[in-house]
Amino acid sequence: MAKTLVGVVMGSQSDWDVMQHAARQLKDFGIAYEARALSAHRTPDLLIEWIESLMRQGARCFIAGAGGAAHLAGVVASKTTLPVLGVPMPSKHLQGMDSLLSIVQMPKGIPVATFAIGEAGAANAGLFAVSMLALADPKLASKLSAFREKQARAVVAVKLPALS
Ligand code: RP5
Repeated sequence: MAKTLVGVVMGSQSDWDVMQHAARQLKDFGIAYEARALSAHRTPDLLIEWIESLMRQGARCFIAGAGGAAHLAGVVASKTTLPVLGVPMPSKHLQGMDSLLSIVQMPKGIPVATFAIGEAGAANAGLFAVSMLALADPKLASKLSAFREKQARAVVAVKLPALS
């Protein structure tokens, strides 16, 4: 089995609907990843054990999705110097603005790269991880270019409906 290159972590099983879009991109590009639900406040010791075990295995980055007082990505970043990509979950009362501000406002010194709220952010975090890995993997870089070209062709092929 290929060694895990990306750790995908989310604060709750309820985040999977969104976070599966990060995992989907990694899977489609053939990147070995491990996805876990682990919480910064409910299971802090387990979270740290998992981060350390992925680092020992040679992981290259982490994607962390959380909602509300979303400190998960910051806690992951506090335990590793690998890049941490944070994905704000849409939340019940504040529509993910709470998650976004919690993740994006990391104090100076421990960075977290913050993506858009929800599915687009999760998918883009997956694609960003692919871009980082592609820096040292020319085959992956050409797959990523092919993906971009396919997207561009889809836009060019759009036929807008004629007005009656
Ligand atoms: C956060 O609280 C999780 O990341 C999730 O987005 C949110 C709600 O969690 P549940 O109450 O659904 O487990 O820790």
